[in-house]
Amino acid sequence: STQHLIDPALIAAENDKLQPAMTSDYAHLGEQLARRGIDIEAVRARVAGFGVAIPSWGVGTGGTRFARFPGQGEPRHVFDKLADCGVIQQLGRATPTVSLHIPWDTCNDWSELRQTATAWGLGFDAINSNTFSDQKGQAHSYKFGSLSHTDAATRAQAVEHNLACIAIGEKLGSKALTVWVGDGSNFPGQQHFRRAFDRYLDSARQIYAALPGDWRMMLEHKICEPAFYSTVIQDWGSSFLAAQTLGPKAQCLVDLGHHAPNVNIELIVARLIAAGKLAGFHFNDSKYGDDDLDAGSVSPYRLFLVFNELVAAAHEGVAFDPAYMLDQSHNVTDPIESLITSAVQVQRSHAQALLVDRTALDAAQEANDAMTATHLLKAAFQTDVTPLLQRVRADAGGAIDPVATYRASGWRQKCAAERPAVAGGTGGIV
Ligand code: LRH
Ligand code: MN
Ligand code: MN
Repeated sequence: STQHLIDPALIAAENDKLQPAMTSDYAHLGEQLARRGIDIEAVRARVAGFGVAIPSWGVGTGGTRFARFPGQGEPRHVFDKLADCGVIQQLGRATPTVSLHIPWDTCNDWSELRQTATAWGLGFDAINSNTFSDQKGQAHSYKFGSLSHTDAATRAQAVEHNLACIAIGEKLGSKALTVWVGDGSNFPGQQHFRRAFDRYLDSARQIYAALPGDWRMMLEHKICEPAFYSTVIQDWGSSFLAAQTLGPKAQCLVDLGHHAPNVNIELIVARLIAAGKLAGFHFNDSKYGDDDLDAGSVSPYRLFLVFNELVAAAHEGVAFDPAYMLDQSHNVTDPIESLITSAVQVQRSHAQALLVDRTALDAAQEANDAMTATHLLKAAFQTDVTPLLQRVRADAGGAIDPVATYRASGWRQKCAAERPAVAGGTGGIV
């Protein structure tokens, strides 16, 4: 049975205040959609079935390499992080799973963690390995790389860590390992590009060989940072080549912040779907680089266009099953509020993409009617689906206005009293 982190009576009381407006707005939206030949109930069912995973590292205040300014009641350990995720899910109902990062998340008893998660209505999505920073007591340094390091013992250590992550994930019910390496170079000439890639493949093969039968290996590319001249898995091309070489269980994960500015990410998504290699997403938004801003906060249309590709492929019967995860760093907001809001943004983009008139769009594309085609997308994107999202939350026992209800709950103040304040300091967090 589910344990409540936030008093359901408080949620009900907050919802009572908003219910009449929501009911009337929902009915009006239903009428509007009906005029466009869309059954709001069918859309609602699809939206209700959608979830995006919370990154465990997202519930603490992030930081830059310049500084970190922790907030009140920062989570002390993985159980605190899980509780914050439970609050996000109880109020927002769009985030049923958590994605862990090892060894940022440590635990003496993973089965206890799993039981606690279940009690709070949570499961586990992909598990993330970390060979981009050195851990206390580790024999070999990743300063010059991990899976692609020139030194065989360092590569072996990095492989070992990934195998340990799989073992943890198995205890938690995860079905995927996400591998992102910071390996690369900072100077022209520093690294032999082809040999580094071959070494990466050699290590990745050993990890791939250890995957349980129903697991996927998600390869995450990133254009730069921390290596600022070249990186080993720098773009979807390198990622695709690696995934192709490894086998069917290896796929490419798209973190929205990991591309050059202005790159057409929705086109990359379409290519990966076509190749059967789309692993899933790390959602966030950015203006300059891997800014890790809240999903949809800067470019909501871009997020919509990504979902437009996903919904189109599903509509056309393409078989694919992407993992949806957030990957953000919160520096100036309460991370719980940011994650609730971001999950709603992702859910909103999905809902809007479901409103695209696919038959009309197909016809416009066939007729090379660019104006009609782009109007069809805009008509969907410019529809305010807020009452629909509110209904989905309320029906599932969540809050009609999750951020307001979160503030009314005093959860952060309660955490501040129980979790000792931590000092800020210099940066260093990815
Ligand atoms: C790298 C990255 C990757 C890491 C996370 C903390 O920039 O996106 O997914 O695991 O940040
Ligand atoms: Mn990421
Ligand atoms: Mn990133």
